[in-house]
Amino acid sequence: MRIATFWAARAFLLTTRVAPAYYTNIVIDGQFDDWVGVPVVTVDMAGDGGNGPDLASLQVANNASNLFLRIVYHAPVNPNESGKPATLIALDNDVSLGTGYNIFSMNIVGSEASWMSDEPYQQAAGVVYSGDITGGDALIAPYNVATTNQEYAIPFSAVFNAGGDVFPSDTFRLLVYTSSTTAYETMGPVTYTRTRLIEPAAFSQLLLTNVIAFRVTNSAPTATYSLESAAQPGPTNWVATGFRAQGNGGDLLLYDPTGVSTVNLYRVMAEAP
Ligand SMILES: [Ca+2]
Ligand SMILES: [Ca+2]
Ligand SMILES: [Ca+2]
Repeated sequence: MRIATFWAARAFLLTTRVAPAYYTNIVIDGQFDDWVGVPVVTVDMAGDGGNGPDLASLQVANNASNLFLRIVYHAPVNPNESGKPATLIALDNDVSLGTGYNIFSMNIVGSEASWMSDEPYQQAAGVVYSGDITGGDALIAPYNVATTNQEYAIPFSAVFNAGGDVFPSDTFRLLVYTSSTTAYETMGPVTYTRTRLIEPAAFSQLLLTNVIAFRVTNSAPTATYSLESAAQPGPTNWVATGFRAQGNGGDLLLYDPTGVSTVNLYRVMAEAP
């Protein structure tokens, strides 16, 4: 029994990629230069799209407010054309098969929400459509034209009309699939953890640190050099900075490892062996 459980778990892990988080600001304009450097998190073979879109690759990124997807197709297709097979995104928002809709009964995602083209809706166990979503429409470009590339922005602020956040946690699972009735075309799933920008550290003054070096030319290999510091003027209480180095016969650089002071005086001491 334990062995069977192990293999089942392993098979599942093999099909679920963990996508690296990537913070960037994507502009949904149908131009893809802003995707340079964003990791491709999953790929899918050519020729298995049936009568619908033939999925090729997926990139995922986010910023503070949106999840960004780039879906690439093997052949030009209009995935937004009314009455034709569409591209859908499934969101397993708790990374649990035990909740949500089991897409294609594949046992790879339990989807709490899907987007068909730009329209999101709620899903539940055994229920392909279980309610509407507010504020979750996807922005897609190019839209409703034949293309091999689409970029999506999906707002993290989306809420279920029945109550609750569509993205209740930073980690979720995505599956791209199509509504082709013949292909069961999928790409993924991938588990993605939303990354949050750490603001640049605030500073109130320019502090020079040990990037400043004191140079002794023609240092003696037989001497040990050290750096001392003291408050000016007329210092009588020189304090060792802690920096000591053997001479090298040429230029010797000395640093203040505590951070160079812009108001103190420094002196270099040379000790005989
Ligand atoms: Ca763009
Ligand atoms: Ca494919
Ligand atoms: Ca779920």
